Amino acid sequence: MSIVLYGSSPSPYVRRVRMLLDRVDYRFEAVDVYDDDKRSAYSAITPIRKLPVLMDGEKTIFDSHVICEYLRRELGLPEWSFEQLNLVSAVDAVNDALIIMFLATRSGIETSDDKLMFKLQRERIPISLNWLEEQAKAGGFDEWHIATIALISLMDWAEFRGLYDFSEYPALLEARNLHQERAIVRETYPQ
Ligand SMILES: N[C@@H](CCC(=O)N[C@@H](CS)C(=O)NCC(=O)O)C(=O)O
Repeated sequence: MSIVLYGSSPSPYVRRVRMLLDRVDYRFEAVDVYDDDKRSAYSAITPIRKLPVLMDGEKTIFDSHVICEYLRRELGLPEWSFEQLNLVSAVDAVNDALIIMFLATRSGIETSDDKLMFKLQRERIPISLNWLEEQAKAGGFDEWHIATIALISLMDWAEFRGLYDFSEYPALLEARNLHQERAIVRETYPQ
């Protein structure tokens, strides 16, 4: 494989891919999608202009889920179960809700307003986290798999950006702690 990964260091979606690429030789290309000129140039690579994108030789693959599935097959990793993929969907729900709030704040929009768009996110986050907390108590993140990778990426990113405090979710904190000594977790911490 001759791989180039386009991304940014803090992005939780990019970090999933970086953690899956543990011990794989690849080149990382940093892209700032919030800079007008850089985003415009990035359109030559992906029409959706989102991070991450992975290039492997002639193949261009976008969306972290598709990239992770591509790498899973290429690296000969076991299939992920539907239970694990459900966990990923719940992590995504929190991730996307926080990104919407983050982008609104960055755009100068008041997110505490009683606007439907923000109400939906504010409701979704604790409900999804409560469900994830129960899954963590049941051991859902004890092993190293795609949902564990997604959870760690979410929690570290949200804290790094000062977007969320997970202290009300001790089982999620414990689940993250279980894996914090892995070299790939430390090497890819947002900066
Ligand atoms: N579903 C996409 C989400 C990716 C995503 O939202 N990436 C953010 C960075 S964390 C992004 O590129 N945002 C720029 C934008 O929305 O224009 C995936 O899994 O790759």
